[in-house]
Amino acid sequence: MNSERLAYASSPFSITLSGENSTTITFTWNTLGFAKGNYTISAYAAQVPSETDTADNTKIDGLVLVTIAGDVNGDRTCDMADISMMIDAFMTTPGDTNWNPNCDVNDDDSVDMADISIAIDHFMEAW
Ligand SMILES: [Ca+2]
Ligand SMILES: [Ca+2]
Repeated sequence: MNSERLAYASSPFSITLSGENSTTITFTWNTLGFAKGNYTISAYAAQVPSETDTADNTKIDGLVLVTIAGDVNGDRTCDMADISMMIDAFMTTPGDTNWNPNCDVNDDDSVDMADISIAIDHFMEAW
């Protein structure tokens, strides 16, 4: 199995695999400009020549909540509960035991004061 990390682009992207192969795709989705709410991530594999079983060509997995920057627990409010979670993950990077990607608000692979500062900027905002 291959593993690829992609930056999300607003247009679809393609991956080519050889037969009987699979891959894991990790990507970052910049939600700037998207309305707050729930989004479902899905992938579709186009039918290849001679393929008869297309029942497994669509994968729907992963619910994403677009919310206030700093609302790391997804309860639609930025408050001390979020900052507490960020403190629990403070000074971690991917692979660390306490790493929580939701707490990396600015997506720089580190939970630090820059992330907490963003939460403070949106403190007590709710929707
Ligand atoms: Ca919250
Ligand atoms: Ca960060």
